[in-house]
Amino acid sequence: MDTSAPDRRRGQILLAAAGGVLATVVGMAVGHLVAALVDPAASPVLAVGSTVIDLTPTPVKEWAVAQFGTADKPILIGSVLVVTLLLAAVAGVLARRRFAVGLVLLLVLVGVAGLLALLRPTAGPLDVVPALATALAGGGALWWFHRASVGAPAPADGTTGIDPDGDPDARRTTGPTRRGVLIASGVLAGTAVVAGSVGQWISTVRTRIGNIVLPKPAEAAPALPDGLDIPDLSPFRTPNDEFYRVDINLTVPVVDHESWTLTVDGDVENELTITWDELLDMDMVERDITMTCVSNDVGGQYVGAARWLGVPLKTILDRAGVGDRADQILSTAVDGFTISTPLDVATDGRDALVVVGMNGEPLPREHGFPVRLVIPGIYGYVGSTKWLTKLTLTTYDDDVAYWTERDWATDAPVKIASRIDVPKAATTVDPGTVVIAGVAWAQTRGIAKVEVQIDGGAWEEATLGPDAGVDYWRQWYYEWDASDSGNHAFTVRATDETGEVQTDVRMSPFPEGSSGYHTRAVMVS
Ligand SMILES: Nc1nc2c(c(=O)[nH]1)N[C@H]1C(S)=C(S)[C@@H](COP(=O)(O)O)O[C@H]1N2
Ligand SMILES: [Mo]
Repeated sequence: MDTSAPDRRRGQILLAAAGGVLATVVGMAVGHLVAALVDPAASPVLAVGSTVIDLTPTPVKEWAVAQFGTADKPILIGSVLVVTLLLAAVAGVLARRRFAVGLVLLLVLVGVAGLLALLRPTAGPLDVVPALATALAGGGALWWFHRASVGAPAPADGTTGIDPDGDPDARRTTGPTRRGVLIASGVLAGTAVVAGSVGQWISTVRTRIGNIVLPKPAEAAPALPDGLDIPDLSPFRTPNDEFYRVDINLTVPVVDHESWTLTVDGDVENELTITWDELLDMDMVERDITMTCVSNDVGGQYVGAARWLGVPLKTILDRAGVGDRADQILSTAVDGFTISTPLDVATDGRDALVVVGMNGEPLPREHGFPVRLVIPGIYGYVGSTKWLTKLTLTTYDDDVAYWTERDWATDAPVKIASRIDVPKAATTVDPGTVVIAGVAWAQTRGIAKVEVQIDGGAWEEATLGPDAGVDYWRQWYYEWDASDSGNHAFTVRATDETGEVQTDVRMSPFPEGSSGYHTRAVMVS
């Protein structure tokens, strides 16, 4: 085969770049496997991603959520991977001429990831192990690939080089063979796939929640009425695996309930530490509560309704005896996240709960296993601490929490909101009766009325679905006589039981929750 020298050079550079990428992937896969054995959250790739999330300025985060919705995290991991692999390719190319230089770049890459894994709030000393494993495996793989593709240094007898035109490869003699490169690549790729998937499998198995029997509630909620059954309308109760998830973590924190404790400290008469068994021995109540994220835009999906099982927050605070200085409950979670909640919401009679069960099951890990807070009427970031470990009674003057430090509102009651689910956006519907349907919520006040406006006409009252209390959303529907073909738009608004009408003033989620009416357009034809 006759290839020109420049062509061959280009080929070799590409090969070297591929070697760098392969070595890095092997390193990360081995690191992931070792992390699965030591501490799944210490996986170097994930540590880099979490740090990027933490350092991303709020406007960029908002933009990412707006652009990609719940896919913001996978997209973030993806971008981190792409940048890492580009640098890895550069390391491979550098290693081709000066192995040590490429190796140093590769180790810096891995070193940064390892360091970030160690700087996580939940990191322990053992978390250095996955980082070391990544470095060893990545460095070793780079070396092997290099040996296979460039060859070993020339022996002293100075036999002919393989590249006569001054390429560094000319100094090598035990020249590379296609077969050697293929074997090295194959073995390395195989190692990466096996280590990566076994690691993933081990993490999944290790983090499964075993058999936990939750206590029967001392105060059970009445049976939830059957909701409206309209295709594409949100179900009256959101199943756990469809419940929105919002938190600062790339990997779900894994907490062992047997060793979990809840500390109550700060301005209290008796500092408390409650274990899992002690918590389960306390009287539990069951409540239907709708939760909303402050980042939910008009018409957004960051809202869900579930049946929660837990101990009233007030019971626990009363045991500790709250002092008279405190005006804030600062809660701390395993992920280092903090939430500040007005003390009032624990005492004003609403169902602020320390929760262990969601829709009849232990909390899923994604939603805060083993214990979280759920407080109706305020957005998640000021009241629904997941993976809860500590409640500190303090003041707003003394302490600031994670999102308030990042300029989100200190006080954030949920705004009245309504959403159209059906028909789906930008669809074409047949002329005749068209069912418009959705959900509306105004936690702690309850929904009294939902109205629909077609093409800017009069507000028409929609029919409400069953009522499960003021803290729970209402489904609604309206039968629209769509006789005129063409484009039509409809808008929804809700009124709460105090008579307050949802505002049409359009506001973005930052800093205290979105407002404005949800509108949808369809084509009748
Ligand atoms: N520990 C912890 N708790 C947290 C968060 C978090 O990042 N870490 N995010 C909060 C936010 S912003 C919301 S909206 C709710 C979401 O709860 P969910 O994921 O169960 O829907 O959790 C809250 N609790
Ligand atoms: Mo949120």
